Amino acid sequence: MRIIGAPSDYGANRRGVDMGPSAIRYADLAAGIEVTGATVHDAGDLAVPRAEERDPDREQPTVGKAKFLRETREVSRTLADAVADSLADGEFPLVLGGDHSIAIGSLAGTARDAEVGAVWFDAHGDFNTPETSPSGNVHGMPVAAALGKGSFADATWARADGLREENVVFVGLRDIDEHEREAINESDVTAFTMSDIDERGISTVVEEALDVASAGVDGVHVSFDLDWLDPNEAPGVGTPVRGGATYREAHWALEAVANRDAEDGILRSMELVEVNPILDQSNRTAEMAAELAASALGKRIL
Ligand code: 6HN
Ligand code: MN
Ligand code: MN
Ligand code: MN
Repeated sequence: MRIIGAPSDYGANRRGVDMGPSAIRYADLAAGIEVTGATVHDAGDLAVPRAEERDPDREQPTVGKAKFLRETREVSRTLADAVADSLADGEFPLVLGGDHSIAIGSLAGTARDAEVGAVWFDAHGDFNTPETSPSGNVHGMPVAAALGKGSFADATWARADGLREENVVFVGLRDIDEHEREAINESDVTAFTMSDIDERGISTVVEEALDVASAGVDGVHVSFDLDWLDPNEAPGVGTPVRGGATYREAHWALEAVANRDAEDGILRSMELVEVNPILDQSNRTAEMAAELAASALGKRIL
């Protein structure tokens, strides 16, 4: 498998999330994954332009009011190529963010020559468009971008045409904007909220999510936003929301991903996003990210 760092913070409103890849590596990511017998190849970080080096007056591609779209487009193209190259070389791509806008690149890369589904572990729907976004932050838009919603329809760099809308599944939503909710309801994606997990249990919800995401596709991308977890477990995120998944629920979920992959080889690519070391306590959110990646790739606690 191949680790690809994408230290971009252009999609979020605050600095710090660009240090995510270093923090997750420091939390023994590679050693944790090697326990599964996998060979880990760390490809380092992609070159991401620093905000301070950029001329803010330079022309931005105009897609509604999305911020830093020129930089996001550049990072997305670079990351899409890196993910596609990794797959072409036969190495599973594990992408480390960065804020969740990097998923635009991950999805474009993994869906370049394949039909794919996605399981989206997140407090948020990430389904805003430049037209509906209350913040203009692109990390609230990657699913809509990949599916070509709103003005992303014309953004060929953002659209992942191999991503099948009916195979996109959200798990654990608990903070959705008004217009985002309408758009999710009108779309063909499947959305499980935290209330669904309360009512039906993590095991039923995750198994159903994997069924939906993997039906009739070549593979599944797992996008893991650390703010899916409760902020008591993972405080180092930019947009924490109370009432998230517990440590045990998260482990169960990602072990279920590994078990399913062992059965039918569905897992195609994965990313860990939104770790912000500046807001963290003693790197525990990055440690959680590293542990959960190892679980998804087959490490068992017992
Ligand atoms: N994330 N829905 C809010 C917005 O600004 O669009 C928050 C998005 C958070 C995105 O955590 O990846
Ligand atoms: Mn997200
Ligand atoms: Mn989120
Ligand atoms: Mn596999």
